[in-house]
Amino acid sequence: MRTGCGVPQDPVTIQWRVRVRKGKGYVREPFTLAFLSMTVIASVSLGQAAENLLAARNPGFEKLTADLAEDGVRLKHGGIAYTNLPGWSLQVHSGEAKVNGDTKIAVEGENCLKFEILTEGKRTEVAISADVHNLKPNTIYELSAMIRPYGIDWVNSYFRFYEHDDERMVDSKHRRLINASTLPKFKRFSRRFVTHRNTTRGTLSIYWTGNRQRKGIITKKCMVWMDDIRLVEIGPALPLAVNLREGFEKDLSGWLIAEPGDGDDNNPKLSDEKAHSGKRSLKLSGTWGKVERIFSEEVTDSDVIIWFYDQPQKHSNSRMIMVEADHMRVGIGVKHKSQTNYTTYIEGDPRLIEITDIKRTTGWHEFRWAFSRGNGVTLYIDRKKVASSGRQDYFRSISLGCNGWQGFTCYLDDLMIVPKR
Ligand SMILES: [Ca+2]
Ligand SMILES: [Ca+2]
Repeated sequence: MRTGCGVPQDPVTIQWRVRVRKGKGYVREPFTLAFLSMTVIASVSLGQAAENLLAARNPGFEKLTADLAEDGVRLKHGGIAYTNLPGWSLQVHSGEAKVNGDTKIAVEGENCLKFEILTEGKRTEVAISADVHNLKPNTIYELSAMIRPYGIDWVNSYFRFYEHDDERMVDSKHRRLINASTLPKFKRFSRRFVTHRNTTRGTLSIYWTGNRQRKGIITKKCMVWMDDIRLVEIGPALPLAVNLREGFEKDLSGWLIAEPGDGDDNNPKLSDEKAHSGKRSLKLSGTWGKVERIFSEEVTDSDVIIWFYDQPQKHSNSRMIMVEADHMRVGIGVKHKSQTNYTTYIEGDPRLIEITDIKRTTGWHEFRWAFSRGNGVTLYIDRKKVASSGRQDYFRSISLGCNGWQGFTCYLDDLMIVPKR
């Protein structure tokens, strides 16, 4: 309880009708919330100017079915529990987990959800998902939640967008919410997503993995507490990318933090330690950290250019710059396979990862992707052709710093998208 003073107060009851998932459709059912303190209501309403698109489905988990509120429900591999938690689905892959309400550590209101892996000695994935209707195409949405992890690997988020004819699905990139195993208290984490050009609805997921282990009489538990999940509309996606020039001088507006760093000191940020032009550049450090820019249209007949400040080290590490379209991407950078030379990456079947004959050296290097409609893309490092592909002749997003958990400190500057003359 968060009422604080310990003086009993009269409960305040709020009732409204919510949309509840029944089979494939939704029905409206009365829904009651009892608060013990008006202070709690005030704290819930503050700072929520933008409409939470999940508001009708009990995103603060205040009112739970009796089984969830008490002992909790057990989920086995592939288990889905719509009826326990209307509007949400819960899933477990390769193991067993328990989900129940927890009123002892609630952060918003009185209740939250607690997920705990029960299987021992095996990595298990646990997910909470929701279908969202009435999404707008080419629009930025922000997903956020109060989360407290305990003994886990990480927490990710992800969207599957359905295009208007329902014949196609477009998966978003998986966006990491938390790189920490354990946090001492709840914290709000958020990531942004950009819908695709015909998106009308989608399924959002927050998922995490952990490996519960027993050593002698000690069990290392794997748990996540979650509360107050929000999805809000931010605004239209960025317009066509042609003639973009990003010197990383002012701020990271227009960029999505696709993955935080390992610890706040290593979050992707602007830095004045190195600059290719101006005074600053984008610094990526630690083993994680990735930023991304998504455009509202597909871009072709253009060159993408970026300057990469490298500091080669002997141990295995990775930092790739990927230029991406639906299910395709072409990258240049450093991959752990070779620490002495730069590597190119072309997605497809088969996926081509090739070590170039360009040696890594400390200092600035120019990476260039030349896209030509109908012909594909040619990759250059320091003006020397290193690879080409006929598979991908356009792009819609750019990812900086892809790392495979093996990132190292590098700087990026002067991203340019130059249309062909
Ligand atoms: Ca709550
Ligand atoms: Ca700069």
